Order: sequence, then structure tokens, then C-alpha cells
Amino acid sequence: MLIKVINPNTTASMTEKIGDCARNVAAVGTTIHAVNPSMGPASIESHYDEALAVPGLLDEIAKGERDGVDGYVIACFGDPGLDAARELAHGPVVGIAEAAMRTASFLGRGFTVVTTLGRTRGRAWELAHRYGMDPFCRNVRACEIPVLELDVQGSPAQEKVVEECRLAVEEDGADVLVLGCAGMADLCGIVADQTGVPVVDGVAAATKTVESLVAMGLATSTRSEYGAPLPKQYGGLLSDFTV
Ligand code: 5HY
Repeated sequence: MLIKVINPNTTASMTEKIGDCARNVAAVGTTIHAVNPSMGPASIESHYDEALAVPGLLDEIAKGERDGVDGYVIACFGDPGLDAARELAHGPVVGIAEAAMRTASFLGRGFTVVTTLGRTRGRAWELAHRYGMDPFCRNVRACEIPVLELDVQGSPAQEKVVEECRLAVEEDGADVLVLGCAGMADLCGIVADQTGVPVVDGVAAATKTVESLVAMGLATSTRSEYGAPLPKQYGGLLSDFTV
């Protein structure tokens, strides 16, 4: 089975970390191909970033379809371009926010999402609502750290994440913690040690979800809205996206 894990920002060091986390949980016989587009934002921390990350993401899906990829992970907590990607891919496409929230709902009465910048909280709440996770989502907290600071050696980012997670258990009564950024994928262990509750990383959750869907022979329904995009011309910079 070949699973393509797409980091929709252009930061290769983050893609490497994401790939390692996906491989850590992948079953024997599952090959993980972790990539990021060459075009788009270095990190995704706003609606503008998210919108401009989607063409690069869809280009990687199109390449994956030519390479016979069985399923896809969108490794950004905003699940950018998820619906469009499902129209393009023959196999299942899972975003890390959806996978993490659904996985957390198996593990306790309520979870808190801990994300990077406060301005991304609205998007996380929107996704919790869209996925029917409102009854489980206790809170969405922000550490006020830029995404790329998670990679900076010696930065206080890790302590800030652990501290916000500790407060989530204490103040929100969260039974489970959801790490709200693909760049936090390697912090699961330390956060679980420091808080004593289950910690869900979306990269791992989405990888196992795609793997199980493919193993069950399941893929996105093409009956209606997720049917293939209708053939038409795309102009200007997007002329290569003509289907
Ligand atoms: C992510 N941004 O997972 C999101 C996190 C966020 O570049 N990868 C990013 O803050 O929304």
C-alpha cells in the first residue's frame, strides 16, 4: 500500500518530521511518501496562507494519481483543500484535524485542541463543528507560537505547548489532548508524560485511518459532490490545472 502524506506548506524540515511520524505508525507493507509542494506558503497560519496552499496540494494529489497512490493524508491542521482533493483522488483522503478529533472522541468524554497562533482557533472550531465534534470539543487553546518556531532548537515552543496542554487538563477538564499542528507531531510522548492523559497527533491518526480505509477496500463516494471535477479551462497561473 502506498500512502502519500502531503505537508501543504513548503518547509522541507517539517515534511521530514511529518514523514518520520507517519512511518512510525505505518504497518508492515505500507510505504509512506512524504512530500511538500514547491509552490505556496512556508507555513500556514492564516486564511490567506491556507487558500494559497491549496494549488500546490492539488498538484501533489494529481501527481499521486499518476503514480498509483492508494490514499492521501493532508498534513495541516486546517485540512486545507480537503473537498477538492477528494474530487481528484480515486483513493481516500483524510485531513489530520478530522482524524485527530474523531480518534480523540474514542478515548474520553472531551478533548481540547492545542494549536499555534490564536488566529487559527476559529478554523479549528469551524472544523470541530463541521465534523460533528462539538459535543466532544471542550476548548481550542493557542500557545501563540509561530508554526516554524516549533522546529527551532532551544526555542521555548515545546515548553509553551506542554504548559498549555497541562492547563487544558486542569482548566477545561480535557480527558484527551489533540495537538493542533503537524509540526507538533513529535511532542506526543513528552506531553503525555507531563499531563497523564492520551495525546492524539493528527499525522499518526490520519495515516492509520487512510491505511484502514484502503485495507477495507473503501474510497470516497463519487455518487455526487465528490465526483471528478467537470472538464473546463483554467486561466493564467492556473492553466496547468485544466482537467
Ligand atoms: C499546520 N499550519 O499543521 C498548521 C497549523 C496551524 O503550516 N501546518 C501549518 O497553526 O494551523
